[in-house]
Amino acid sequence: MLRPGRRATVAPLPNAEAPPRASCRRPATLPIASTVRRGICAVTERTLVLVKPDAVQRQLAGRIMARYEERGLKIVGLKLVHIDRELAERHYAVHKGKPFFEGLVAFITSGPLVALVLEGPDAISLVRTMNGATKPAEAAPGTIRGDLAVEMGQNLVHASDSLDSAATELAIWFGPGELLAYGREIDRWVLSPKG
Ligand code: IDP
Ligand code: MG
Repeated sequence: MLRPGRRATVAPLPNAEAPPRASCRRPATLPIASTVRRGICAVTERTLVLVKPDAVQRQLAGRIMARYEERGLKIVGLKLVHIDRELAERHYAVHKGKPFFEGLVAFITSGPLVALVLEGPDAISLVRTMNGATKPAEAAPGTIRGDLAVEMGQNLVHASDSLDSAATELAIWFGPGELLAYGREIDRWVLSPKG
């Protein structure tokens, strides 16, 4: 029996230029979509990804970004930057005081990295799952770290871990004018129709 579901509550997109779209239908109209039958609706989110200096040096940046694109996520912000200590400390402020902090700052400032903002349904948790566990030895095969990394200090990618950190990190890395809201022809095949 179908249980009553609820419509998506769409969180505001940080720096969004256009209102987000609901990304699921009411359950009764989609009898075969089990996630919707359970009343779960995906929410469109934006998340910050860093393709770290080790990925750029290893010439993996394009392949890593292609994974996100192929999954269906939309790139709404993108730049190549070589950051200074001040920005590194702001980005990794939650880790200040930890034993690995100095090494982390030295690493992230050691060369250019690619910063990008990805948008899509449940993008924050979806990208974290694609990246894999922080420690590559524990990262599942098929994840970026599980396929391409062996060291925790050189684990190729960063991604926001919550709505709060995504909002903070987007504001650190991108100005409002650097994030673009646009439609894609493929979206009608990637995203559920509006409910
Ligand atoms: P995350 O990148 O999976 O979110 P965090 O715990 O936020 O992981 O740590 C940030 C980054 O700091 C990690 O990606 C990793 O490169 C590095 N790091 C975390 N813990 C350690 C550690 O114990 N030793 C060395 N590097 C670490
Ligand atoms: Mg983290």
